[in-house]
Amino acid sequence: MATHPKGTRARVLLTSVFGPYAQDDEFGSRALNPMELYQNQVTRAQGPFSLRMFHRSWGIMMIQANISAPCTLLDFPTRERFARELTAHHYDIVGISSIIVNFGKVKEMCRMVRELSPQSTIVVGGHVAALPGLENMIDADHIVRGEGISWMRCYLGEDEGAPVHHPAIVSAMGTRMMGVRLPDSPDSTAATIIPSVGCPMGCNFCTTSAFFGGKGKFFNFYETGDELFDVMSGIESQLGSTSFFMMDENFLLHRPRAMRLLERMKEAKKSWALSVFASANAIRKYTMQELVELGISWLWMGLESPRSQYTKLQGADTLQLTRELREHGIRVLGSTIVGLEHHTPDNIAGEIEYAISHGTDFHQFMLYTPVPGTPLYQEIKEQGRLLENIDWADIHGQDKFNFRHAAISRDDSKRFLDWAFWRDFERNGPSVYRICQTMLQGWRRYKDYPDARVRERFHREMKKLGTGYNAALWTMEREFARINREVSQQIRALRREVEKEFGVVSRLASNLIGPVLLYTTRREARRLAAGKTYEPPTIVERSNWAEA
Ligand code: B12
Ligand code: SF4
Repeated sequence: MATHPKGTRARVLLTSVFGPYAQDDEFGSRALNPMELYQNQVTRAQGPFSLRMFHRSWGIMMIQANISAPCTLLDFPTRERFARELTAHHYDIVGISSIIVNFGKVKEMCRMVRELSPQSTIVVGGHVAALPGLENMIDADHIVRGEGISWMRCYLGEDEGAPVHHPAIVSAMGTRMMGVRLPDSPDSTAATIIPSVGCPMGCNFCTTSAFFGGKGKFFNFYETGDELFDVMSGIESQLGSTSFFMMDENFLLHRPRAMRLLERMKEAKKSWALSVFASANAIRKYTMQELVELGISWLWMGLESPRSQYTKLQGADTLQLTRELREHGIRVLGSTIVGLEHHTPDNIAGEIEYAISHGTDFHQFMLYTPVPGTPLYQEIKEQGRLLENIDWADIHGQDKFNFRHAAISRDDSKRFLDWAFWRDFERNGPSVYRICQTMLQGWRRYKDYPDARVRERFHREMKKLGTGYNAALWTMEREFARINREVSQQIRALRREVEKEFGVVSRLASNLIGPVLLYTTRREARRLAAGKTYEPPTIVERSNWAEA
């Protein structure tokens, strides 16, 4: 590839696509598809109990931290703010990061760059690049498929193989629950660590795996547990975080790396908490003790379907595994696919009930969706089953099928999906209640554990359970009685257990803070019913910067 003529003197703008996001518009924003993880695809039926938060655009943050050219990062701009940035400064390169649903915005942003900053070279990266024929659909100079740090370094004439510097990233911002805005401080929010991109398991529907090479392939930024430990220690001293969100598609799959990390954590007496994504077959490579000592406190696991043939599930009894993980204080987010090939109107409710019977702390449901770049997309396309004329903005697994299913119609796909979310909420209660259950189980099992690092972690969590969370239980018990009386009684029983464990402090918390939370929860429910939505703030960060 030819490098940019100015090399590292080129002025670079890296940007995410423009908002507002939680509304229907001609550029592909959708009210159904806000810039939020839990509200979007996990707790969306839980009303004011839904966990609401925003995550920064980590891909471009990683690129910015690894180039020495003067660079501006614009996260969540409005269209007007993007235009202003293009005209207020001279940019040689404008890099736009996007996923497929936001194709319409990328197209518009390329048009705006040509009009407002005609000297700029336009580079488009991220998952949108998996769209077949994108070159002919937008006016860009480079479309980058796969890993972007090495591409950008190469384009600027830098050493593409140099070690990857990890920026200090606070994993979430604007967190909100039960109508209360929680602080963004790093000591209460995890730091994001990105050890790798891609996943070698190569499940046929998986876009992240496909985008970084598919089956057997992935891209490690940090190969060893030692490297990872150093990165995490550095970020701990920068941000003060003791909790880390490991943004790696299958963190536990790389056992030697994880076990070396554990050794280093033990040597340095680190009482860290780790939130990870992992497949059932990878989790099974560890004993519960190893997971707990490694600090695994939150785990995102694909359950998909009891009849699916995915390698990652082979031989795993996911019901038992989930129960066991929760008994050891590990919160589980289960993920289930709705509308697999074998689903029919007759068996789908049973499969959803089965998924829900796992009683995970959180449950994500997604429609089976062929997305460009994946083996599944190719297969469905060759079978002539892809539906034509569906806007890219609506192909994301939270609306309706984008293909002809043998037994389920498009409209029914949405009905089953919505029902799955609702049924999980109705049968298992709010996720906040479920995490309190898991925390208490973990505390009881590990409060006297010989390893002080582990005890310290559970003690940290317990401070929250004995106070704020207990007040939340008090509120949920009252609010949930209208939805499911039996679950409301279970919430009450849990609150009593917490109060037995933590005594007067927790009783005071529920009596004093509980009524306040009841008020904020009801107020939030009214706001949501009136159409209230949330948008992330625009963030501008400049590096190696001097005004031109
Ligand atoms: C965090 C995240 C989010 C955040 C978004 C935060 C944000 N600021 O955009 C939230 C939770 C809001 C979110 C929402 C959604 N997401 Co999302 N999300 C992710 C997740 C988990 C991590 C992304 C990440 O940071 N990865 C780590 C970084 C380092 O990797 P990366 O972003 O791919 O970047 C690398 C390259 O792609 C490239 N690159 C990226 N940008 C650029 C730009 C340039 C110029 C260049 C050269 C290179 C480049 O370089 C980077 C380093 O190698 C991914 C899954 C995953 N593991 O990646 C899904 C993922 C990106 N999301 C996805 C989807 C479908 C969605 C939703 C539509 C889900 C839904 N239906 O509810 C919504 C859309 C919301 C919206 N309105 O836009 C899909 C995208 C599929 C596709 N093919 O487009 C993914 C891949 C998940 C999946 N496997 O299906 N998401
Ligand atoms: S295990 Fe998960 S991340 Fe890996 S390919 Fe399968 S679905 Fe994708």
